[in-house]
Amino acid sequence: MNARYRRIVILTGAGISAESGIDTFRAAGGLWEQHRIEDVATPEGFARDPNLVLNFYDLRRAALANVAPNPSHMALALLEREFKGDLLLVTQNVDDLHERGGSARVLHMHGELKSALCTSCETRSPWLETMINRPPCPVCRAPTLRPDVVWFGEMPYQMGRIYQALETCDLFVSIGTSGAVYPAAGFVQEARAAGARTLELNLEPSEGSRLFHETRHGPASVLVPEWVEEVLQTGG
Ligand code: BV8
Repeated sequence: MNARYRRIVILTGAGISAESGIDTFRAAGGLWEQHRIEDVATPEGFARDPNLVLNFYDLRRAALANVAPNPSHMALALLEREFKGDLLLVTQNVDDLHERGGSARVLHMHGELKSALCTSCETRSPWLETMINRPPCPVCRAPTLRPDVVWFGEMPYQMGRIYQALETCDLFVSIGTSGAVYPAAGFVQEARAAGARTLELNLEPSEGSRLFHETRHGPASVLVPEWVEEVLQTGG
């Protein structure tokens, strides 16, 4: 069977983890409602009050134990196993639900809760504990670990690899993101410029909905398994 798509890039945001019980950023009562972005997700906020920031991320890291992947995470893992073409899964999320849902190759462009970045030796280490008591860096032993998370004003990870994939993909799918934060919110335009088809799967229209060839609205746990089934049955 001649598959319709050969190179798919998927971008996920907080909406794919919402049904697993992780707050999104902008929904009422979401993460940012309890904190100002400037205070907990910028280098300046970290410099101003490191304990507030370390505690904010310690709580989110610990909360991972109380959530589980949902059918949308499992569906993307099935796609990774069964799709015969190239697939790049880019997530803005810092949780580990894609991995726990079975995805083996996940590009965390905004870093991960379960990783620590040492501001002395700049190495990144797997990290499951808290940081509030300034534990020693596993590599250089200095007490200078910070969350390995990309804050506002910082360069996201692996942008070269992402843009290279967007320039050559024939399908770009955005799942569960508001399209409020750049550079991720601009990926749909990069994909369109490369001639790719673009699809948005989201609970409601995002800020960038009009930029997509097709948008489907509803919960990710319904839309994503349906879409994966479609791609695997008809090649897209
Ligand atoms: C950058 C990690 C280049 C932290 C995050 C000044 C200097 C530098 C840059 C800027 C600047 N001023 C502005 C910028 C650009 C800035 C930006 O975009 N600001 C915005 C506010 C305008 N971007 C940056 O700074 C980025 N870096 O530009 O680097 C550079 C570098 C230096 C100098 C110059 C340029 C870095 C941005 C990364 C910030 N870190 N996360 C942490 O997690 O704590 S951002 C954070 O919010 C998330 O990671 C995510 O990326 C982002 C958006 O959140 P979403 O995932 O979309 O979640 P949201 O709640 O918004 O939406 C959820 C969606 O799901 C909704 O649409 C909802 O309808 C839907 N949904 C809900 N339930 C469901 C559902 N869908 C389906 N099913 C459901 N059940």
